[in-house]
Amino acid sequence: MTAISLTRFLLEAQREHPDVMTPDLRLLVEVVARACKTISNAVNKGALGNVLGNVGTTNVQGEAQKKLDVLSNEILLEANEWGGHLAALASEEMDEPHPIPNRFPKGEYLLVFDPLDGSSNIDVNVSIGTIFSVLRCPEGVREPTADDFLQPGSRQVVAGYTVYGPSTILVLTFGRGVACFTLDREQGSFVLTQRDLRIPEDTSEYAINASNRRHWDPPVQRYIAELDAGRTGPRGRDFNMRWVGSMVADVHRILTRGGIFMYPVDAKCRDKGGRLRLLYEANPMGFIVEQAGGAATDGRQRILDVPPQALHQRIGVFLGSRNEVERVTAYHLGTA
Ligand code: P6P
Repeated sequence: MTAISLTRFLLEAQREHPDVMTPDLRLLVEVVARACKTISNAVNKGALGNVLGNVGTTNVQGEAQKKLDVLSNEILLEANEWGGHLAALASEEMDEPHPIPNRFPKGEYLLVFDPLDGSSNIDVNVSIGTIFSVLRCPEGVREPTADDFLQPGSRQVVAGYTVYGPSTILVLTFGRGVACFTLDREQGSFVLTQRDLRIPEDTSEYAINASNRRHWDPPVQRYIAELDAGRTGPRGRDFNMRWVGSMVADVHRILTRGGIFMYPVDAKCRDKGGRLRLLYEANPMGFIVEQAGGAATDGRQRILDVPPQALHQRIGVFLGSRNEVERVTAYHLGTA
């Protein structure tokens, strides 16, 4: 079978869906993918590349910045500044949006990303990844501010992630299903390895940080207790649990074989609004999961419908196999 490169996939998408996949959007995705290849190379060097450990600074989240966090952010900024496809960029690692320098042309899109998600896993060689989301810049806005990024996830035109694991995999949606590409290191290009990923509607595998059990609200306590009761309880079957501590790795497993991923707002993180960020974690992953036939809620409402109030806003996340997400959401709404 002829290998289909990312470039060919995007050109074909532009021909078939010109209303969505414009030439500038195609260029944007190619540039982000190329930047992710550079990040992958840096990640894969590990200790040999002098990229492990902390920088000694903290980001807007108050989290210690790893050298690779800062490097990944710089790689994405430098790759996307000159192409003329973006009006501005925003990142987990930067308090405010990064404007396109005046020496470069501006485009119609906004890019928001988590340059290296799961970075607490870097130093222990566990899979990490890059998450990105593309929005349209509001009509007539030449100098976007943070407010211009505050669009519900349903307005995303592209969402994707790259997982730096045993292989480097890029997963992408532009609203016409989900495609998966594997980095061919010999060719130096992403090759299409799966079209139209589908998440099974049912699952027997769940992902949650169980050390937070005592902090969970009653609906989550009930839902997890039923899973843990297995065949002896109301679910009548045993469940398995996985928790990588890297959202990209957990979500990729769920896209591949089903499951439900949960990071609820609980007594421990309620003061911050949750653990995970809406614009560059929950929204892109929610778009991808829905496009693969799954569901994504904050426990009560569809994540993609939530109107953002702040660039680094946090939110509760329940996403994956549709029937399980709907069940735990119904527990929160008191309808089951
Ligand atoms: P905890 C990584 O820092 C992250 O943002 C997600 O990738 C991951 O799912 C979560 O936090 C892990 O959180 O509390 O288990 O360390």
